[in-house]
Amino acid sequence: MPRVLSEAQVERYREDGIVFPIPALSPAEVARFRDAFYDLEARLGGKPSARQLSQTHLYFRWAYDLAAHPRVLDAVEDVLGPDILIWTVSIFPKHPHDPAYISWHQDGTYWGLTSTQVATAWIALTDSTVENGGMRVVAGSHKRPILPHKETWAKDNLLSRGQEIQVDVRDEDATDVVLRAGELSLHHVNIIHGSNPNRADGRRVGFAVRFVTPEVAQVGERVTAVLARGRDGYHHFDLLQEPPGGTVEDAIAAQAAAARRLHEALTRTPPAAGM
Ligand SMILES: O=C(O)CCC(=O)C(=O)O
Repeated sequence: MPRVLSEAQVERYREDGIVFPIPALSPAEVARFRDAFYDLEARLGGKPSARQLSQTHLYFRWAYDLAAHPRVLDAVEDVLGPDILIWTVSIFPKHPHDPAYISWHQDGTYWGLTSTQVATAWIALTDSTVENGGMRVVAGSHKRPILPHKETWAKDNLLSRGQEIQVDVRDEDATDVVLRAGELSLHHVNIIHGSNPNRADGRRVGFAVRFVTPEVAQVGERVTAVLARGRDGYHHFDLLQEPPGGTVEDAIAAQAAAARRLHEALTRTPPAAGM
């Protein structure tokens, strides 16, 4: 018996590779998480890079509380089962009339994980619409093999190397993942997805949590993860705990040092899309 999704929604995730909208946060929770993000963004100069916003859940209490929110975990449990690890967190902000976009891609191409028991909870901290550059997917494309991708390094592409699939996606094949603030979508690691620039007067902010099951491993190296629910009988990851208490300045410095180390490692090995 699913916890949050209906049986039909669980089936939709299996068939389409995406399910939405799933209500997750109250208006007060949205305000808490959004304000905390806007505060961090301002402290980082207004337009932080993806690198400056990576793995926030390991350093900032609010980001941990959001990534491991019981309602989010309930939804993830419905598609991945009771044992759930948080592998990574990325934040995708788009300012009003921001040219930033995300090219069509499949996360599974770059993430170097050994299984497809991997789902992203994309949590809307603002409304996410067609006009403000909400996520778009090709429903059912997670069943196709991984397609060839090219690294375009395009300036406004929010992906680290501008990774893009080498297949034309027809507009009529795309589904717009329209969400209200506080709702989330769950998408499969191999679904083709992307998003357009923000043509609206308001912001669009998505907080993306990448969840894996314990049997998943990272190819070639040992990385960290947070056991969010259940048990880990495989020990493929070095498990991390909740972020330490401390000042925001301490957290920013710790995140920056870790992101630098990660960047150095990624320049030696292929990067994770969206990081
Ligand atoms: O935020 C977006 O528009 C797309 C995010 C994305 O590519 C992802 O969550 O994997």
